[in-house]
Amino acid sequence: MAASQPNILLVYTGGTIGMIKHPETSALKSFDFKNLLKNIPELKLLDCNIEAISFKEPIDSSNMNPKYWIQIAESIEAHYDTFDGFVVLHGSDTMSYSASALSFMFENLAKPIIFTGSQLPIGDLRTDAKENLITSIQMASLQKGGKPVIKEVGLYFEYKLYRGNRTTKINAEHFEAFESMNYPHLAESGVHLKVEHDDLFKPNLRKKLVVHKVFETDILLIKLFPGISESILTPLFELSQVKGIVIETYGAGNTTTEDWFIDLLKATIKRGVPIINVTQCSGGSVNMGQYETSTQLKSIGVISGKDITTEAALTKLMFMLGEQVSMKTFKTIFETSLRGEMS
Ligand code: ASN
Repeated sequence: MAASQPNILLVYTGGTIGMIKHPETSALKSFDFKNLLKNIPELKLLDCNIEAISFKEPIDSSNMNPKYWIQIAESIEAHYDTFDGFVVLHGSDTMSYSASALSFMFENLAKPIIFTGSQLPIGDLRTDAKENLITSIQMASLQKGGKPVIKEVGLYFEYKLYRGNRTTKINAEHFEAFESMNYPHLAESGVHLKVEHDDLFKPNLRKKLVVHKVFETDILLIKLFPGISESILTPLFELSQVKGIVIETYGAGNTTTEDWFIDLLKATIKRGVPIINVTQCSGGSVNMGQYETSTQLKSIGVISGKDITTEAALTKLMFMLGEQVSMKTFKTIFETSLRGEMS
């Protein structure tokens, strides 16, 4: 490796970026990593040293799960001291979940971990993969005074770098597949790479990196809708193995005020199961108490997800339950921004 250039590690997990079409069915299927690199000779022209590791069997990110998150995290942890930045090639379908999960796993992260992927395979003539990959590597290589500029988990797609745990996949077709509704983008790629330095996460650099690797997956996500049924919801909330619940509510965190619903939430919280309130709206924040339809939620101890995304709320819940945070402090810690995931 040339000493003066940043060292970047690519971690290839799969996704459309490295897929090829099945000759008979035309369905897209994961392909091996060497094929991917062969298609981007431009990588050799970048001012950095690139090394790559790959999942043994690359996956479509719809098959992503916490075991793979740990695998990605361990690959990065094992090379943390010898590389200056990390680029994770990942399918777009669940990229926001993985970027959120990794942000919670890496406490006191002082280097960039940039997630990227594409909507079209790298071998496709009109592919978006090349720009996404090349610029992600450049973002991960940005340095000032010999230190990385970006010290957080980012997601780069279609000319914009976002904070990973603020993103949501919003489009299955457009190259502009991601959005960060409640937080500005961190950098933009035009003629120059324009970094919004004031918006970058500023970790405490005196503290050592800690990598957390336990996730509790016995949780529920319930999206409310008018007419949601008591007889369906009650047994779900009463399941003894459920350790935490995220409810996607209306607007600024509002729900039906029917007695059965409020009593169900109350009894669940009493049992020691935290309930997180996030909004179904793509932008804006939960503000319990703003409307009469959320005042009771506040008084029974429902946790406010504020302006967190559902992806970040779910992974934060899995992470905090995995860390066995006590029920006494759970609400306070959940309502605190740990990695810039909420305002
Ligand atoms: N199904 C693919 C995946 O998430 C979608 C993509 O990468 N664009 O792996």
